[in-house]
Amino acid sequence: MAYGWKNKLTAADVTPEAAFWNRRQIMAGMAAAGVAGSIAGSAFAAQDALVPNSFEDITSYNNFYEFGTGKGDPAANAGSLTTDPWEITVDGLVDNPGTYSVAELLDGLDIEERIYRFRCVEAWAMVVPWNGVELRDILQKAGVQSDAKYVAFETLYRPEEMPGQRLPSIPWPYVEGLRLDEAMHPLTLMATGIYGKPMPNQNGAPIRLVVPWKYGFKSIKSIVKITLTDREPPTSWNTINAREYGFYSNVNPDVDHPRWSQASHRVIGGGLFQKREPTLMFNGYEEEVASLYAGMDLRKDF
Ligand SMILES: Nc1nc2c(c(=O)[nH]1)N[C@H]1C(S)=C(S)[C@@H](COP(=O)(O)O)O[C@H]1N2
Ligand SMILES: [Mo]
Repeated sequence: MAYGWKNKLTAADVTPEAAFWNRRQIMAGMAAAGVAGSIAGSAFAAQDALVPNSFEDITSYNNFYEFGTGKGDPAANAGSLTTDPWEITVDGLVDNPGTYSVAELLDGLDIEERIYRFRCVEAWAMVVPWNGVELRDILQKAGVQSDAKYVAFETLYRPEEMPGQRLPSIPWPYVEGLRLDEAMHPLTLMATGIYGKPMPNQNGAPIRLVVPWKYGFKSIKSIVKITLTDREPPTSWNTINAREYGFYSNVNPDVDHPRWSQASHRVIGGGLFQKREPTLMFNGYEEEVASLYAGMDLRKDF
């Protein structure tokens, strides 16, 4: 290839925080958490090679329009957000609808560590060591009814604490959605922390979605509502510009954004000389998720 591709991160990328996440500790953590099973096993095998970005990178370069559209705005403005108490309404096609505290929602579930690639549609990427639970465990507690086909998510609307919501930059509140099988996939996380610390406000405290094979905007932050439905729910960026942002928004190096290539991305971190990397199909999770889209035209259903 024409210019300095790096397929694997090397020791040069290791940060002090990353040293904490060396393979032995990850394996020890997996053993302690009793992680087993073929899908979880393969997901963890794939992330052995990943070296996370620094806590500083992950918490200072953000997209969270509720706090402003600049990459530094969330870190500067999100300190004002009250994240405790926090309630999440679970409704729609579930057996146990209701409004729950985060603690109630997580009760009985083990918080796991998951190191995932994170790829923004704007063609930059990081690697983030999330803590969280599988969304499917929360949905199973809610009791998904047989006619449910999609899951809709909504972010907090609180303009007193979210200065970006006083501006019409995008329609509020931020909403997102997944097909039910995507939501039930074991890679799909409800994240409650980063690097073993509670979720920083700028990253979507107290709880946010992480769908590592999709563009970052699908990973909706600071969730207050989860609705099971039989219809494809509206999603913020698709509503704003359906030609540029599809409902699926799976990471795909072969399907360009109308205004830029998605074949490669900028790697956040590493100082002045930012590297580029080739973007991987489904952001490197093809083995785990390609079967969800068997028979679909990924150019049409982008
Ligand atoms: N509520 C809400 N969720 C959001 C966004 C947002 O503006 N508001 N931005 C999205 C986009 S475009 C990206 S790339 C990721 C960024 O997550 P990070 O700041 O933790 O890296 O959050 C996504 N979730
Ligand atoms: Mo993004």
